[in-house]
Formats: sequence, structure tokens, C-alpha cells
Amino acid sequence: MTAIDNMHRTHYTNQIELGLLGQRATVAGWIEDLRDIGKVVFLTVRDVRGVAQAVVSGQSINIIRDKPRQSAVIVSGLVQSSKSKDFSLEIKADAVVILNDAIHPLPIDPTGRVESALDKRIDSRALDLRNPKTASIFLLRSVILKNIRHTLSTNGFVEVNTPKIIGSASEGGANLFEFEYFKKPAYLAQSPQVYKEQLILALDRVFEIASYYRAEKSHTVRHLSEFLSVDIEAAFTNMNEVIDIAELVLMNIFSFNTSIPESEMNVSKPLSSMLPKPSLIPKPKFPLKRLSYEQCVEDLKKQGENIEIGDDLSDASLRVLGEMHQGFYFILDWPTKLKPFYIKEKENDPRLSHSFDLQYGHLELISGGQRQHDPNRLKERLIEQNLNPDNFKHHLRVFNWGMPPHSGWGLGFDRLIMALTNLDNIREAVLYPRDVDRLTP
Ligand code: AMO
Repeated sequence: MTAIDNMHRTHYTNQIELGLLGQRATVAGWIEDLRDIGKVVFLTVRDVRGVAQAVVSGQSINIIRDKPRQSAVIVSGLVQSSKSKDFSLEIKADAVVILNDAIHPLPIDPTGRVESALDKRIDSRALDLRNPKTASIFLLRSVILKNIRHTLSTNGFVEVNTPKIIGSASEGGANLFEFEYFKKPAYLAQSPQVYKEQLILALDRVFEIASYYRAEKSHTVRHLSEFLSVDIEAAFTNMNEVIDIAELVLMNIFSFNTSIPESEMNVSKPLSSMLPKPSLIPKPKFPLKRLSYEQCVEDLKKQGENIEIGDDLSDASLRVLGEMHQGFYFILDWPTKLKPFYIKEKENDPRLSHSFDLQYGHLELISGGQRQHDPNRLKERLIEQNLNPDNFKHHLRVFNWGMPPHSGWGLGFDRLIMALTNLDNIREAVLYPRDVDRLTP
């Protein structure tokens, strides 16, 4: 029998509330602080939801007196009022068990009192997460993911899972990770694009939340080699209809405190109400601005940018636009030549396409549009973009089975978390980021 078989956690630290006065409670966590004043030791225990104080006296003092901070501990006793300035209640411990020691020196200080550089924190991520500021980013990620799933599921979208090991490029040729697959070349999926389009043929509306892979050589604060994407695709829809869905997803995120009852881990307080910092940025005004690409280029020219219709919006241009339009806004109707083969040209002006991006200032969060559903034109577009239609034959044949008009988008989820919580670096929003220089931990 180990200690944890005899002592069971009855409460999280944030549940040590007035109603428990005089009752027994057992909390489990890590030693944050020990204040030894001789006959008693004040022990601060941190768990995922907060901190609680325990007062230890008698024999138990010897168990904890010299224990290193951050060791795992379980404490049991009656809840009493406290005279401490930080706690109104405390546990008068009659049982304390150290479950495992933390070996010092620790690589970083998880209390956040001593700050460490991001790279050092990621090297020791599991410990970094004990810092409530770091943990709150990932608790928020979890709540927002659940919220997005809820929005899409209640709007007729079926959650699907498509392969990540693929035989040909889904986004064109660039930035592909290639590897050997039983003596044949294979690639890591850059997106679920071809599969999500195929699936609407029968399932009508699909979404997928999964990691994708891009061999990004750039060292930026917004690109990773592996990123989480929320992808949707919807049959019988045009671009504006899927833009409306993107807006709905965002709107629901900003009302997440009330939209989903949180029942996980059987705690009395909802997880979302436990989130300290970072809190969400203020709710934007809906509907969001919808600017045309051409309007953006005209505005940039007026600001003295060296840009012509047809040019891509460089990082510098996007920064100028981001200054002009702070917060979320859409850029619609991009030049066809700047968009992938699957995006549909405009009927009245094929130089432009039924495509859009959702921006947060200068940061691109979503890209999407209406798709080319005519198989002959799709094949021509592949050739125009120097892609070999033979590599897409399994995809192209599906378009001969009654492929309806359809539209969709892909949302960079890590970037969304960056935007929503005002982070400067995408690596802050990803547990174990992967980039040119990082393959561990
Ligand atoms: P796109 O290539 O623009 O479109 O990707 C969609 C969104 O994914 C995010 N993103 C990234 N995030 C972090 N690191 C990266 N290296 C990275 N690359 C992309 C961005 C981007 O807006 N199939 C289309 C979507 C569609 O049309 O449905 C696609 O993949 O936030």
C-alpha cells in the first residue's frame, strides 16, 4: 500500500471555502512555501487550481521541515479559520505525506518569482506549467477548443479525422516534410484540404482539429513547423456563408463563460472562472470589418507603401494595415494567382478569387474561400501552378461524382490563442513547440 491508497484528495485548494469550516479536507499538490516558526510549520500547497495553507505541528513537522520546495505532498486535517494575511482558512494538518521529492537545484523557478527566458522555460515545460501564469494559457486553450467544437457541432458540422501521412502535397509543393514510407516517398500533411473537400460529398459539413506540418525555415514569432489547425468545409455554401461561421466561432469564444457548462473534474467552480491571467482581450464589435484586397492596396499606397494590385501583402504592408485596422478584420477577394489551386476565381473577373483571410492586426489567423468544384478547371489550375495532376488523380476523380459548390477555411489555433491573450510569441501558446531549432523536449 502506498500513501495515495490510504489518503485520497477530497478537495482542490480553491474549494477550501467557508462551508468547509470544521470539516475534514485532504488536498494534494506541491510545496510552494514552508514557514518554520518552531512549534508549527506553515505549509503552502499549490495545485492546478490555486494554493491552500496547512498548519503542521507535532511529529509531522519532522516529515516536512527540510523538504525541498516543489516536492509532491498530500495533507489532511480539519478546516479552521486562519490569522494569516493571505488566507482566511487553513487546514490544521493531522496527516502529511511527502509523495516524492523535488531535487534541487531545479532548472527554473516555477513560482515565477525568478523569471526565466522562454527557451529555458520550454526546455523544462512540465515544471514551467506549475507557474499559474503559464498554466492559465493552456487551461484557456482547452476551454476555447471545447467551445469551438461545441459551436461547430451544434451547427451541423461532423468531426472527422484525416490522414497525416500522405502521398502528395495538399497545399502545393512548398515547405513539405518528406520521408521514406516503406521505400516510397511520403509527406507529412500540410493541411486536410483535399480530404475535407472530398468528405463534404456525403457528410455535407465537416470539421477537423489536428496538427499539421510545414517545413518553415523562417525564424518568426508566428511560424512553427507543427501547428494546430481548426478546419471546416461546407457543401452548398459560398464564401460569405463560411465567413459568417468564422464570426460565429469568434463570437461564442467571447461569451464562453456562459455558453458551456463546465463539469470536468467534478469541481464546484467552473474551470473558466478559475482562469487568472491572461484573460481574454476585450470583446470586439460584431460584425467584423470586411475589407476588399483592392481597398487595402489603395489604402497602403496612400500610406506611402510601394505596392501594386496583384502583389502579395508583405509583412511590412500587413503591419501598416494592422496599425490602420486594429483587432479582427477580414480581407476579401484576393488575386487568384496568390491563392492555392483549389480556390475559385470570380466569374466576372477571374484575376480575383472568392478567397478571404481573417486578420488580427498584422497577424493572419484564418485563410479560406469558395473552392473550384469543376474538375476540368481544377485540373487546369493544378497545371497553372506547376503541380502534376497525376499526383492528384485520387482527388480529381471525386469531383466527377457530383461535387457540389463548397467553401471552407483553416484557422491557425495557436495564433488565435496568441491574439486572444496578447502573447508576442506563438511558442508561448504551444506546449512543446517545433521549429527549425527545436525538436525537444
Ligand atoms: P493556410 O496555409 O493559410 O491555409 O493555413 C491556415 C492558417 O494556419 C495558420 N498557419 C500557421 N500557424 C503556425 N505556423 C505555421 N507555419 C502556419 N502556417 C499556417 C495560419 C493560417 O491562416 N487549406 C488552407 C485553409 C483553407 O482554405 O481551408 C490552408 O492551409 O493562421
